[in-house]
Amino acid sequence: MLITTRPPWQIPYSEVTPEPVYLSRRAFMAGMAASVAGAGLLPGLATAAPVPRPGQSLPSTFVPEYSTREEQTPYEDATRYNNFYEFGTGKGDPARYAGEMTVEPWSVVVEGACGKPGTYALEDLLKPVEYQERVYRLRCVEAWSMVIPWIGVPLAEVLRRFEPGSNAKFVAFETLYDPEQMRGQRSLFSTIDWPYREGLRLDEAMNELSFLAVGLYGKTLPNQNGAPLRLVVPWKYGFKSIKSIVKIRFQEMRPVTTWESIAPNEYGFYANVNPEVDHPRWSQKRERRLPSGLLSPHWIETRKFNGYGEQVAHLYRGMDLSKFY
Ligand SMILES: Nc1nc2c(c(=O)[nH]1)N[C@H]1C(S)=C(S)[C@@H](COP(=O)(O)O)O[C@H]1N2
Ligand SMILES: [Mo]
Repeated sequence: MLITTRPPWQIPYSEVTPEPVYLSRRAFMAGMAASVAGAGLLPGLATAAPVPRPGQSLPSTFVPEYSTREEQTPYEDATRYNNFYEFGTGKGDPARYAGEMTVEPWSVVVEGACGKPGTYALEDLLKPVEYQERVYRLRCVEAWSMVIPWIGVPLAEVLRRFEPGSNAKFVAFETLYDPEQMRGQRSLFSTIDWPYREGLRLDEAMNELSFLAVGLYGKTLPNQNGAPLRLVVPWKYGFKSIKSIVKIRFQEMRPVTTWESIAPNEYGFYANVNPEVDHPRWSQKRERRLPSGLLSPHWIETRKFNGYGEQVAHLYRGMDLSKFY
């Protein structure tokens, strides 16, 4: 066996978990090996992944092929510097107020052009899958970025089980709408037509990188990061990675999405990270990698497709990427 000494930031989060968690992870893996492989979305079959409960450690398998070795953003920064306008527009508002949202029980409505529409309890939606850990870059359109170890499942695995129809060209997603729990939705100053909406072309959604996260840093998602279920699309600006999903819809027409409908000349539907196309109000050539002090900002070059071109560039062949679509 080859033993290498890696700096701490090169070790996946799942490998630095404390002993009790590690032991339960081993027990989990043993159970996995014994369970039925390839179970479909049918009631009564073996549960591979535990239902994510708030504050719980989640067993997962680290996927090195899809993980960056860059230094991970500290947990404190990733969970206290957030965009989640349902709880306010300040970066600290989500951490302060997202606790007012109840994430259990949770269900997701699946509708539109697919063979298995319905209302799925979160545990049924996740039932036949094993959690993976992937360390992705997250690049916000506001020109800051983080490196986050997510836990979740490939979006394609979940979508496939709903049997998308031949006229399903796009997938639309919606966040919870509940002004009683989400104070930003009660705000008179909000310009957003709630609920928050996002969408992908079906082939983008089925791409190997598209991920449905239920956790980060070895644990369930804190509410401010989009509990209990959020999208992670690492080659696109962060606003595409919609949080706290309650609806998935397969459709023929391109969905109307929140930021595109507010400012189509600033936030396009595709929103692929692209240093060659500036935002009308600022440059996209560089990004502030968090943590990054105001006095000594840590600027790095932004990469096309956020560095994921090898996996996704083929999706956009023939498209003029200098345009906001
Ligand atoms: N429902 C919802 N999802 C959302 C947002 C939001 O305001 N509401 N903000 C987006 C933006 S702009 C970014 S950069 C990421 C931030 O994710 P994080 O707070 O987990 O880092 O969430 C995205 N998902
Ligand atoms: Mo963002």
